[in-house]
Amino acid sequence: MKQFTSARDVLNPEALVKEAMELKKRPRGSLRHIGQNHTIVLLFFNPSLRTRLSTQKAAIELGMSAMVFNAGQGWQLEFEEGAVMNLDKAEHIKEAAAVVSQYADVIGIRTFPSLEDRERDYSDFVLKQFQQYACVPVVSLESAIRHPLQSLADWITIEEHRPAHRPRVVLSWAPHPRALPQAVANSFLEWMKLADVELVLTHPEGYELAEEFSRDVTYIPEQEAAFEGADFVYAKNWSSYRDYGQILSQDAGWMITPEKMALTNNGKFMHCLPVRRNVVVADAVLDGPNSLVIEQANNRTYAAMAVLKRIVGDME
Ligand code: AN0
Ligand code: CP
Repeated sequence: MKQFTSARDVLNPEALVKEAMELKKRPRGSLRHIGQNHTIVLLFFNPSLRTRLSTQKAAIELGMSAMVFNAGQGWQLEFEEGAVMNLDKAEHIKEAAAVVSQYADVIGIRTFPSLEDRERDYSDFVLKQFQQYACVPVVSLESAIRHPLQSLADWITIEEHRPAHRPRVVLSWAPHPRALPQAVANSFLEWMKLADVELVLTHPEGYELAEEFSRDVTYIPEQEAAFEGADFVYAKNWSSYRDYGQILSQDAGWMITPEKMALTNNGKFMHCLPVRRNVVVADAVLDGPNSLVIEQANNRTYAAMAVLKRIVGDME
């Protein structure tokens, strides 16, 4: 694997899921030879708990060194070609990506969308610019429009709880007080379309996802109808793609409650975290026996291990 930024970078996604599940069974410390003498730099332009720690943990388990750089607001990068850099941007992406490549065998990048300029966000500008100017493989730690490591971990979690029948997997929009990216929802659809599941999408009007991701997915406008017979309910908030970056509704009626989960086929509850309790999902669901959220977070490590193992393996 030469890069990991979307499902398209993976030849056989199902095999990658299986490989991650195998890695999970291996005794601690038994894989440290794999990434020996390799270094990954994790660049965070936005905050992270799970992605930061699970990717670092994955690197440690593979014997790699991980260096974490919180780029945040302090490191103002210029991205425009031909820019006259006499304002606040101190460094151009051309040097920045090339310089980081001198210290890293792999670069991981987290970058959220602006939620203001749809065209620019959906060109995945920051990630693509890093790919263009870096000289080493790039791994997305959530970009403007995708979160592939999350989706891989979600798929692993679904496999671990797969019922005997073909499962019904429902992605449901849920309310949130802040405008959030569409990345987790986009990626979840992108990856689940490749899995052997019945995929259903439900959201209020105006929250349609980009056609590239929602194409061929069964859409049911009424949340309760969508939940009927669900084996997995994946909740996520996202801001509007149509009215780009806007919060059109904070309709508490879309919160995931025990009453709604009762409509499912003893369905498991999933969320990528962080989650707002009693806004996105009621305590009783999150604290209940069918909640998989901590298992999902745990599987982030094995998802990252499977990806880094392939990338390092393909360097030899
Ligand atoms: C982010 C998002 O929705 O993309 C990160 C999720 C992994 N969510 C929040 O910041 C709450
Ligand atoms: N789920 C997830 O990616 O969480 P973080 O934003 O904490 O990394």
